[in-house]
Amino acid sequence: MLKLCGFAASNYYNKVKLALLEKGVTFEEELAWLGQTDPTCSPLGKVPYLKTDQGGLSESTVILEYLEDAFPHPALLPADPFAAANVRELVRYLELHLELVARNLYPEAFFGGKVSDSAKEKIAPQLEKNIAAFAKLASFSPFIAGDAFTIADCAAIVHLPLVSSATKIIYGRDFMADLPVRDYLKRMGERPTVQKLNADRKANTELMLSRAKAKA
Ligand SMILES: N[C@@H](CCC(=O)N[C@@H](CS)C(=O)NCC(=O)O)C(=O)O
Repeated sequence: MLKLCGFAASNYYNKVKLALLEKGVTFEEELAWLGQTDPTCSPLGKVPYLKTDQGGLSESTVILEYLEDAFPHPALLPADPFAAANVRELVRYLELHLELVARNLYPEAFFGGKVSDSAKEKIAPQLEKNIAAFAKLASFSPFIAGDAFTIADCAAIVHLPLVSSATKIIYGRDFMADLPVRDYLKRMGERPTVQKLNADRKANTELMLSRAKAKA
């Protein structure tokens, strides 16, 4: 039995969970907050990680590739090699160029911390440039890579809301406002898998915040 480990407030955790739900794979969830992770499965202490009968796996995109090989149907990558590469390219842009850059804003945007003005000034043009580049690759019609639901949607559905809200909170303007992100997310939110993902995320986020309050 596969065990997805981590916590449902995490975007990377939810990226893997969505792929499992979309594929209809039977899995269990094991709650592991940061600091409580299993170092044999996730040497860097990051979530998510997957426990399999053969051992642990970390890094969400690696886990998605494993799931694709182990459970090919329904496919979340196109059969055509170039189309599949386009999907992987979108995942890379979403994470390396959007989420990881926007992540520098999260301490202030979501966790009551402070990001220095100089960091904010540096991050804004990087994000503008990277979002414009991402816009050239993304289709949004109806899915992020075109006419089929893929692993790029698993990434986009969990990361795009964070990029939007972090920029809105920190800069007073949603840097993704010119892209059809809201309509896309609304459309994706009609999927039962995404509805479950979001309900679990909300419940776990409340738990996470109450734990943080109890500690303070
Ligand atoms: N590249 C990793 C990123 C995972 C990640 O950053 N997860 C966050 C939670 S959303 C985390 O574990 N942060 C703690 C840390 O980086 O030490 C992946 O794709 O799995």
